[in-house]
Amino acid sequence: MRRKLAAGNWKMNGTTISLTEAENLAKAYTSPSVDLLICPPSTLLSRLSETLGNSPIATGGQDCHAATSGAHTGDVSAEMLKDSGATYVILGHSERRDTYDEESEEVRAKAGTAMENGLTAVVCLGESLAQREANNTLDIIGGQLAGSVPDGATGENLVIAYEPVWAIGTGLVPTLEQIAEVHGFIRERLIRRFGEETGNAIRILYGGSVKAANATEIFSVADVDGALVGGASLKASDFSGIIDAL
Ligand code: G2H
Repeated sequence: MRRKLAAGNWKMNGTTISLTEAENLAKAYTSPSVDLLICPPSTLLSRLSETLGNSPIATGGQDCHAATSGAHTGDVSAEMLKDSGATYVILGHSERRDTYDEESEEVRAKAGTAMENGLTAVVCLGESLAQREANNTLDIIGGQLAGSVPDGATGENLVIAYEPVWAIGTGLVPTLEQIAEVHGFIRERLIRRFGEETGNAIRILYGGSVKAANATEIFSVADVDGALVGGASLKASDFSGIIDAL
């Protein structure tokens, strides 16, 4: 039985004031059957981890380097995230694949390093609107999945997030049939590669314009094990509404 996971991706939003929102979320959190994760900008990670230290809410990074250390100005290593209290890291988000030309091979290397450092990698996959309209969605997702996920993945060290690029921050959401098709496809590929037990243990989140108003129907879809939430994770009251739907 997979535990549900609600993950907040603050992206490049959040300053000290946001710690209050996280505290409010911790106070409002009354759903021990749902795992909760907040991934703030790296400047806040240590303080957020301390703020949430007595709550069951986990913290995570939004990226890490594939190398363990070295001359990589501006980058953050998996070990540094761990040292800042993180237990998860988002990798291969479409905003990074797009802005920094991150290919699946690089995402796979980062995920491998994250796992070696004891972090759970939240590996993001998603097709563009042009790819969907050209009927290439499953090919793209299958290629990203095979390319981005390292060997040795388990239900503990890997979470997949399906985020159609055209649904991110746009208010557009795929139909429930479209979500079901892709999540079912990812599940089938995970089982084929890692076997029945591990393939069924890995959680698959949906991400892209999730909010309290659409969360219940999205979470009703088979193989949707939770959500990766951007905009609606910035305010405790909005995020709580999504968690309550799980
Ligand atoms: C998708 C999501 C969080 P939003 O990127 O990863 O953002 O919920 O704002 O669409």
